[in-house]
Amino acid sequence: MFTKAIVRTPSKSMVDGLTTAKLGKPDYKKALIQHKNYIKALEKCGLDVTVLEPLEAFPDSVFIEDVALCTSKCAIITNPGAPSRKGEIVDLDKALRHYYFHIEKIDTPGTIEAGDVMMVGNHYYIGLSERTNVEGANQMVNILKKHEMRASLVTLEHMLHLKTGLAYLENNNLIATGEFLTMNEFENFNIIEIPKEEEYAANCIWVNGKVIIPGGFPKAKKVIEDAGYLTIEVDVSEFQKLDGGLSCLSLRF
Ligand code: CIR
Repeated sequence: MFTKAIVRTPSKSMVDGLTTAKLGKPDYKKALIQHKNYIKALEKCGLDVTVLEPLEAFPDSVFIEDVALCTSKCAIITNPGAPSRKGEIVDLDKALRHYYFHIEKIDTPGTIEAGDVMMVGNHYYIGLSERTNVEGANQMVNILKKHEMRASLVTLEHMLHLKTGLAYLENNNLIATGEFLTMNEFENFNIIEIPKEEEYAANCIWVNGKVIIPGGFPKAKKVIEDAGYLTIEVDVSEFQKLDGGLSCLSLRF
């Protein structure tokens, strides 16, 4: 069970965030409303949500999941692979101190964005992507080991982050799409396949038994509900325009 979440209010500068989506620029006012609804959905799942101030100097800072991994034993502040995102870690230490005694860090030349890290119980899958390199992943493996957790590496081919196409829903149920459907690493999970045309919805989050999913993906909603989950839909269209999904908008622990 999770009890807490940390989110960061979108900055006005988010309209200049990194993107490959070709869906146009996000509407800032709409994004603020969607962000508030996202917070409400987390609260509905029982989480106490801390809202951090926007960081105008960092357009992608709303995607706070990428800059820390919050485990049950320690928090690990990452070192984003995207140069424009490196400074996002700036005041995170202070926010995390409130909740964690052990705060670890990934150092250059290691890079890692925690959108590439998926927790399955005591085990963490770490995706090697354009943002996460072997050095960063190995540093994270060693930190996790030190705190009696395990990890393994997965090489990505196309997706931005590991959790762009995967979401663990507990009870051995794994949402998957695209390149992850056929990977040996995941063959022992019960795979819940998200059809290609709705692959954006593969980035959803299990929170205390419920699954928060992006609004507007009926096929994905059906397969998740057919697997026995109650879903909560949140429209995150303005974040989709920046390649960001539901998971990227919060740290949950
Ligand atoms: C980026 O390219 O870094 C942001 N525009 C989107 C980050 C999305 N984060 C994630 O998938 N974990």
